[in-house]
Amino acid sequence: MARNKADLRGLYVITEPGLYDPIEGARLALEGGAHILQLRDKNATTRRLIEVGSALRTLTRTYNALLIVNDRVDVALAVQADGVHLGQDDMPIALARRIVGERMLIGASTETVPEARQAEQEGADYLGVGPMFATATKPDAGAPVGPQRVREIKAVVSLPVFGIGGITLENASEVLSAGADGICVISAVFGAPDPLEATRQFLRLV
Ligand code: TZP
Ligand code: MG
Repeated sequence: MARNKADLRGLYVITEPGLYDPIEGARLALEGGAHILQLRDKNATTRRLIEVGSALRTLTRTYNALLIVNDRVDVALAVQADGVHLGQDDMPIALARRIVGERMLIGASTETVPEARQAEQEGADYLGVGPMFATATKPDAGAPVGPQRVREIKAVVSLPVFGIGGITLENASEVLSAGADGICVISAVFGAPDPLEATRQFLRLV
């Protein structure tokens, strides 16, 4: 736990069990140089999340990467993750902060400038902003907000910002040019024929 906030940049890869086995996929992404790994599995039991999270904890330590758990403050604490990532319908950030303390990182999903400001006020450590582009990975995601939203948010908050949603090797530079500190990807890595090689190619961009 308690990694430096300066680590909040670069390539942030999120597991998707429908596309690739989370543990083997994580190993490939970390071998390829991913800086941050998020455990995300909307369908797993709590027991399974803890099993996978514990394996990812070992892997991320080996590769010196951050481990973030999506949605679940309890699982993040149980597997000694570096952080937890919360959306607009998850536990409020200020409440999560009271539970996890100052040492754990809290990330927040935001689409708009007001959401970004609020997440910062509540104590988030970084923001995921998107969807940048159309994505099939999260069917309930809103309409794309585009890289311009990163620029607008960076102008008013002082947190690291990661663009997310529909990011590919072809469009990642638009997100980075808009001021993103990093990019989050799922299908561009875990839907690629060779996730290790795809990760290596993203690493050249970030
Ligand atoms: N949150 C906003 S878009 C998204 C999430 C989890 C899905 C990103 O997946 P992909 O495959 O990189 O578009
Ligand atoms: Mg969530």
